[in-house]
Parts: sequence; C-alpha cells; structure tokens
Amino acid sequence: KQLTVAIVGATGAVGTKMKEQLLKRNFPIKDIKFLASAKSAGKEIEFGGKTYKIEEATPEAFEGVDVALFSAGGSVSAKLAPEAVKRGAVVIDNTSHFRMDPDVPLVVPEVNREDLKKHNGIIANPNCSTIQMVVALQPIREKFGLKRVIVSTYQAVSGSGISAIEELRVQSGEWEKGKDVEAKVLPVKSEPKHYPIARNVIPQIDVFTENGFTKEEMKMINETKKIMHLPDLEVAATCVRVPVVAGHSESVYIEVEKEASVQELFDVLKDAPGVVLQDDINNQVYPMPIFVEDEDPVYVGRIRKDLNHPKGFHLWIVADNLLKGAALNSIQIAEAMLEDNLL
Ligand code: 11C
Repeated sequence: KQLTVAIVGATGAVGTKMKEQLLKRNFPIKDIKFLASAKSAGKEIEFGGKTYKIEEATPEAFEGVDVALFSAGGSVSAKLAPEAVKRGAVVIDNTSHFRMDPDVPLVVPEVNREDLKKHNGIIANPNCSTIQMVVALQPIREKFGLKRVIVSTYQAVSGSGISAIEELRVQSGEWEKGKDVEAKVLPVKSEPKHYPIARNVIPQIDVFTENGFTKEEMKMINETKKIMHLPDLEVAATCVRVPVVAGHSESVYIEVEKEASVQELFDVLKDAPGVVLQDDINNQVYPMPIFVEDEDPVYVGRIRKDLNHPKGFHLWIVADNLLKGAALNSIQIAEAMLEDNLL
C-alpha cells in the first residue's frame, strides 16, 4: 500500500529528521506534501532528489492525505489536526497539545503499540525525554514490576529547536574569542530572562508550573504513567539543559516490585526491542550523547544496584532526541499502523 503523506513543519529541527527518516526507512510514499504557515508557503524544499513547493497549511490542504505528521507547535496542531482528521487523514502529532487527552493514544511502539487500535484519528508522539526512558524501563517493568522512578535529565539544545543549536554554536565561538556571550533563546524564548548555555547548565526546560516543577518535568511524569498504563507509578523528574547539540542523557533511579540482580537487568535489556546495552565499566564503556547522534536505538549503561534499597537500581540512558525522541518514533507509529491495518 502506498500512502499520501503530509508534513506540517518540515523545515524545523524535527521536520527535517522526519523527511530523512521517511527516505531512510523506505516508507511507502505515493505522494508527499509539505505544509507550513502562509509566511513559508511558496518556498522550495528538497526531498528524495526532487524539489517541492511548500504549500500553506489550510484545512483544505489535507484533502487526499492519508497520514499527516505534525511538528509545527501546539497551536498549529490544535487548529489543524482536527481538520486533517475530518478530511480522512490520520494525524501523528509531535506536539504536546493532545498528549494527555484520554481520547488520544500516546504511543511508543515498543511499549504500548496496542493503544493504536483505539485511535480516533489523532495519535500523539510523546516528549523526547519520556520516550527514551520508557523504552528502557518497559522490559524491566515486564519482568520485575515498577514502583518508582526518579530521573534527572541532561538535555541537548536541539530539543529547543534550530535557534538554540545556533545559540550554542555562536556562544561557543564568542567564548573562544574572549567576548561576553549573549543569550536570547534559552531556557525559554518567551521568558523575560535568558542565560548562556555555553560553559553552563540550565535547570529549567520550558516554563514553571504551579507545583514548582517545569512543564517538561510534568510531561515526563504524566506521559510516563499514561504510556506505561501505570497511573499510580511514583515519578519525579528534574530536567536540565546542557551544552550538547544532540542526544538527551538521563540518570534514572528506579525501584522495582520483585527483587532482581544487576545481571538479571542486563539479561532483560540485552534482548529488549529498541535498546542497546552499553555497560562494560572495566573497559569504560557507557553511552554518551556524542556517539548516539543519528543512531536509532536507546542506549543503556552504568547499571548499578542501590546501596541502601534492595529493589533500587541506577541507570544511565542516552538517545538521539530528534530521532527516537521525535521523528523516528513518529514514523515507527505510522509503520506499526500500516502493519496492523490501521491506515
Ligand atoms: C526539549 N523535550 O528538549 C523538549 C522538546 O513536548 O515535544 C520537546 C517538547 C515536546 O526541550
């Protein structure tokens, strides 16, 4: 079966990777449309050796589209995803807008592929930090149960888009030349204060919520419970931006339900879908973001048993935030739907 695909937001950091993934994975494309705001309409975009004109993302532009991949911000998805569905498209939405809607499956195929069957036109792609964590935790949970998760993240600037990548690059150059660095984008463009990311780490990703956690932290907490179908899971997160271009890293503490050994966790993760175990401390082998860029899997290492809690473990999880964290997971959702005759 060949499909007509639309990408909304194809020139952004995630949209660019969506294009690459469609080609790399030989997604069966009959036709493809690139949709954007009126401002970008008319510009040209390359795909598979051909040049396409970007069209304005109007409701009518979705006529005849089978799958619409959205990555152009929550307000665009809010307005246009229902219009696309009305015209017969299945929407795979990379924004946070519909994620917690009980009517919308929030899917990581390695974890809850079955939820795709309940879709009503829109499927939400989770937050990048959430995706890589649940891919690694699901196989452990299946064997040993899962009671508690405490995560601290070390997130790459690409999670905040092309302007944040550029800011890190410019600031790194300014530092070399001994100039004062100027910050305009991070931690959050719309907030009054901005801080340098070169030579720094920023303990704020997205805006703060009423409980003192940031939105990014609350996404990790709420999305993890929804994807894993564990509403009572105890989860806490601290999300931090670091001067890395690509690849989010996470230090994760978990408590399982049944006693387990480090070797048993190795055994489970070694064969887990989408996971590469990279844990050999005698040879200094552990995952690092610089080596995961443009790689599909979620890498796990530094697995240790907690020194005090008999069912506590520590893990280090790294993945390319724009691939498994965004574009790749979206395309894998489309592939799973195709295989399961849901498209
Ligand atoms: C970041 N995780 O690294 C964010 C980007 O909800 O899809 C993705 C935001 C989202 O800044």
